[in-house]
Amino acid sequence: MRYLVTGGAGFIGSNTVDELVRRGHSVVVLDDLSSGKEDNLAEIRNKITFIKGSITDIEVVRKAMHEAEYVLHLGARTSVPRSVKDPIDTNKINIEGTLNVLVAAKELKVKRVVFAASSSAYGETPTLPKVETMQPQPISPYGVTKYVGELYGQTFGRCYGLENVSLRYFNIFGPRQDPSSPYSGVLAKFCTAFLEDTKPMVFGDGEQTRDFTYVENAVQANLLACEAPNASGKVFNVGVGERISLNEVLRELGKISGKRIEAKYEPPRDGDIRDSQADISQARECLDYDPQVRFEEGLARTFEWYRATQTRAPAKAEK
Ligand code: UD2
Repeated sequence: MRYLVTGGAGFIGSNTVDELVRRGHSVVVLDDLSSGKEDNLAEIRNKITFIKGSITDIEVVRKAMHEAEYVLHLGARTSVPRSVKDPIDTNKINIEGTLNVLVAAKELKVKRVVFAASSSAYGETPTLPKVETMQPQPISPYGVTKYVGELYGQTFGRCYGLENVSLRYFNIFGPRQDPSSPYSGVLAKFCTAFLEDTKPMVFGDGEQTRDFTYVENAVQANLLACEAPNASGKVFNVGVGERISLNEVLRELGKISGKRIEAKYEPPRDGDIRDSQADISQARECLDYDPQVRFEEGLARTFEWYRATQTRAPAKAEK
């Protein structure tokens, strides 16, 4: 089978590409390297086709999608705070970019597009865990763009018969998550802080919770979503089904690293959701999704990966 993975040089993308290659598929990666890195593909570089380009350029998207049967659309501008700071940029990449991917997929008659959606679409739901039947009420521009991506996919299903599945990722973490940007995911930041003996920065009181999900689970969901029958047009939560507070994460890292490191508490971030936890029964039932790696094990593996690679680039200011 031939797959196009947009954002395939990024964190979740490159982990997905590794698995596709391991299973003997033919893979094209489209990535503009704005946050992804060619290094993430180093081990399989000669087994894939890599195209450097942006999903905002439909000609490039068409070229990359040539003869693809499945499209895993993971290319995006991530980060809630970045979207609060620059909603136009996030909109351009996440909404216009997704529209380009869908238009090209319709023209080229791909079998299915799997879209990397986000738990941020839910906003502050009054009850937990979050179920797909709840009305999304995003509270950040990022959440809006991810929700619109789902709606566009479903609409292309209705208007043009394009098969589509949206996976609402719940705070994915693991090897290759870049810790060096001010907008990096919290676990990447915390792991490297513990390794470098610097104080991890906590926005708020640290009692906010997330359904932190090890990347291998997300990769499993991505692959299942391509071929699962009766999944097209649907949205699925991809999490573990648990919620862990940032303070618990810090205690766990203390145990894993054997270090006592005090965190620095800062005011909460705009656009932040307080609690997040997935109900994954729909994904279990319809996709056969069965997360194999629990939080503690995933965190231990991730910490070990950062320790072994010590890849941290100097923090750089991003727009
Ligand atoms: C959102 C989505 C997630 C994914 C991600 C992509 C939710 C619940 N989750 O993640 O599914 O789409 O966006 O970017 O909307 N924090 C600190 N210190 C730090 C960094 C973060 O305390 O150095 C806090 C932050 O304020 C937040 C929590 O940690 O309360 C998680 O932040 P994050 O940026 O890792 O992920 P989040 O939840 O915005």
